[in-house]
Amino acid sequence: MKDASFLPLSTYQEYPPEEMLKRAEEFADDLHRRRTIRDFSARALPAGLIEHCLNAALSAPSGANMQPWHFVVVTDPEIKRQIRVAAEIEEKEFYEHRASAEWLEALQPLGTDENKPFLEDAPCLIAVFVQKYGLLPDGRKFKHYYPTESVGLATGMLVSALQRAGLASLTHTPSPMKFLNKILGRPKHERPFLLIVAGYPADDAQVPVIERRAMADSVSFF
Ligand code: IYR
Repeated sequence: MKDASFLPLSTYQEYPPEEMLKRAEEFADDLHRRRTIRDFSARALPAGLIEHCLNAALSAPSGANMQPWHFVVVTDPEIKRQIRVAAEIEEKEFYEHRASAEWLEALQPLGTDENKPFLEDAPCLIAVFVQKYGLLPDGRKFKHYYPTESVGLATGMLVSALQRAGLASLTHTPSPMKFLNKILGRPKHERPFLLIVAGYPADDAQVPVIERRAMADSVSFF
C-alpha cells in the first residue's frame, strides 16, 4: 500500500460555546430564508461571486477524495437559449406524456409547467455533472466511490454558498437531461446531475405557499 502522509491540522477553528450557538443559529436562519424561485431578474452578478460559491462547493468531502464532479458555468446567452430549447422539449413531453398522474399531482402546489423562461432570463446557469469513473491522461479508467453522494454534498454546499452570498437559486432537473452533455461538450462518462439557476429574483417574483417539516418530523434523538 502507498504510504499515507499527514500534517498537523491547522485549519480547524474553535469558538466559545455561545459563539458556536450564535453561528449555528444564524446559519440555519439564513438557509431557512432561502426559497427556490423560478422568476429571475436579468441583472448581472458581481464579478467573481459565482467563482467563490463554486470554490465553497469544491471543499466538499467525497468518496476516497476522488472529487467526482464537474461544474459548467453558463452565462453566454446563445448557450442558455440552446439549453432552454432542449429542456422545454423534454419538459413538454414530461408534462404531456411521461409524468404519472401521481407525479403531476405532487407538482401541483409548485405551479410548474413546461415553460422554462428562467433558463434564459437568469444571468447564470451551473450544470453539475457526476463523473461515474475517473480517467487517466492515457485513457485508463479508475473507480470513483459514492459519486452520487459526493456530488450531492458538493451541490448542497453550492446552493448554501449562493444563499449566503445573497443570490437566489433554483435546483432544476429537466428529465432526461442528457442534452446537457451535447450542448456543453461533456464526455459520456459524466452524467448530468442538476442544473442550478442562479441570480437575483425578479422584482415581482412569487413563491408557492409550502411548508417545511417540523424538526420532530425529520429528526430523532436518542
Ligand atoms: N422537471 C420538471 C418537473 C419537476 C419535477 C420535480 I421532482 C420538481 O420538484 C419540480 C419540477 C420541471 O422542472 O418542471
